[in-house]
Amino acid sequence: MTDNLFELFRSRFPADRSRTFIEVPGGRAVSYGDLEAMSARYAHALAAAGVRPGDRVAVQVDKSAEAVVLYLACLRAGAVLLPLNTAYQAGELEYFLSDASPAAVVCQPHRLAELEGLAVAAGITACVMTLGATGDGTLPERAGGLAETFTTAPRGGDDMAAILYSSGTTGRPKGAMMSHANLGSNALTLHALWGFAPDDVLLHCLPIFHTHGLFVAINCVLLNGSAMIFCPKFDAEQAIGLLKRATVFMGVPTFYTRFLTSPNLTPEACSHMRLFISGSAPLLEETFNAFREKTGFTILERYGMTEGGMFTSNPLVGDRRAGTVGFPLPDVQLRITGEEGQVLPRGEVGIIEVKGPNIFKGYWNMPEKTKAEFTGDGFFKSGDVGVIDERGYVSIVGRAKDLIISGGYNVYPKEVEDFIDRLAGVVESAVIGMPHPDFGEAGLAVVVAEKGAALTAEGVIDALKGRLANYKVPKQAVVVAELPRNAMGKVQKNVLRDSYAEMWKASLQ
Ligand code: MCA
Ligand code: AMP
Repeated sequence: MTDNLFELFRSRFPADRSRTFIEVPGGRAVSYGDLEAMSARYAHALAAAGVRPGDRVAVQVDKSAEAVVLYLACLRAGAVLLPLNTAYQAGELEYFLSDASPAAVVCQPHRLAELEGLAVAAGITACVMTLGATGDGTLPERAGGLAETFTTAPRGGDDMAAILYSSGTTGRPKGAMMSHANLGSNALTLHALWGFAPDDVLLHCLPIFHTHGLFVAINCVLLNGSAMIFCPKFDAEQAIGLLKRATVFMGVPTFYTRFLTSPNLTPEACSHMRLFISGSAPLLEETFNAFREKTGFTILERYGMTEGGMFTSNPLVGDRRAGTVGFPLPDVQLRITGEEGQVLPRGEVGIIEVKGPNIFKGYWNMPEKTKAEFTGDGFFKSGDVGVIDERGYVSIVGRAKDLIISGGYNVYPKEVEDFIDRLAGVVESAVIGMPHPDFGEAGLAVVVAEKGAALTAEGVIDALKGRLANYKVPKQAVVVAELPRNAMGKVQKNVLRDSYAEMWKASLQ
């Protein structure tokens, strides 16, 4: 008996293995039989490359069916998947490689030499290979002639299945360790709660290096043994066209605001659908209402975090309330606490804390940080500020952490400020999140220049491009004489947000 997540999925695969798992529009289809065979071959290839159970496999690749196969191959080999955003630049990658010291790195063909160099710079001896179809040493080529069966590595429920990094509000990025049981329990809960049925077809347009697209979406499909239409990226018009063949859609709020700008979003376009789900960032009430008016569908909003997958969901059957993220999942305990850590009654605003089988095992190599993020009785402190109403619905009303969520991606101002502060001619900077019509929120950099420095706002932005992942680059910068501070000397970001609210609005119109 093993708790390897792959075996849980396999137990739910359709008896008829010729049924489709992945359909790439205009491309190939992968059946469940193909998935079993290909993941076995990839698992053999990983093992031949020196990957042993417990070893990390860093993966920075474009979205493809092969990338999903690689995820399952890692599970089968007992390896720990370390998915990386394709937007990450050299400086960001080097840290992840040196911290996680993976035994293998799988990357995009055009970045092979760069990743090989970064592995050397990080002091690790990983096997670096690509997922491209041709060229010596690609993973598919290595896997080509290998056996189509593989004995899945036995894993306990607490063994790690994945590490996902987030930058955090201070210090070094933290790698959240997700176990096989963490991922399996959350997937089982969501699959049941959202009423997946054998003929469901998921339209998948999310990136697959974060929890939403990778675990929430794909794991539900795998447990369902059904098909997903797998788009390389989100394109509103393409997605609207494909809704006619799908039943379930998962997106970040930006997907929905982009849908709403299209004249093709009509009730007929959605007539085959049964469920639209939103998460990763706050869904504005106006988006929720406009979508209902235009399509007749009420978006189901849910809430979660990398450190545990999903925590709450609006109901499948019953009242889905705008501005709320619904109820705690059946196996998740959620409470609101005050400044002294005391549990607050319903209606009072405080920090959201959660506990359940889905909550992560801690931060990789950071026992002190891990300890600080949990309470004495085992609740994880989310850093989100919320309230529970009299009917039990949870709402998120703010964040205790200095974090911007832009188009569903997290941007930690501290990380961007550190980059800006190192630029020649900069004294200091503050990066603030401002409302943005497309991304929900986006960064504005307020920069103090040294006297006489030839620093321009455009120069600051240009200097960040190519050094930081593109979504972290502020959409605009302003150069100022000084930053507003309170009596304690702390930069008053709320004052900055008020100061620039009008300018930002005007510049976006
Ligand atoms: C792209 N850009 C962005 C973003 N995406 N800037 C800020 N925020 C972003 N999210 C930059 C591009 O680099 C480009 O810059 C410019 O904005 C316009 O790019 P565009 O072509 O419009 O972007 P896109 O390729 O269409 O991407 C937008 C997107 C994408 C489709 C909304 O960001 C996306 O797929 N977001 C989903 C993120 C997600 O999956 N989050 C889940 C995290 P330039 O012109 O300068 O090059 S998991 C999570 O949060 C928890 C667990 C949860 O609850 O789910
Ligand atoms: P990540 O660290 O990328 O997993 O992002 C998790 C964060 O996204 C949470 O801590 C929340 O701040 C935010 N988040 C996720 N879902 C929602 C939602 N439905 N509404 C508001 N914020 C959300």
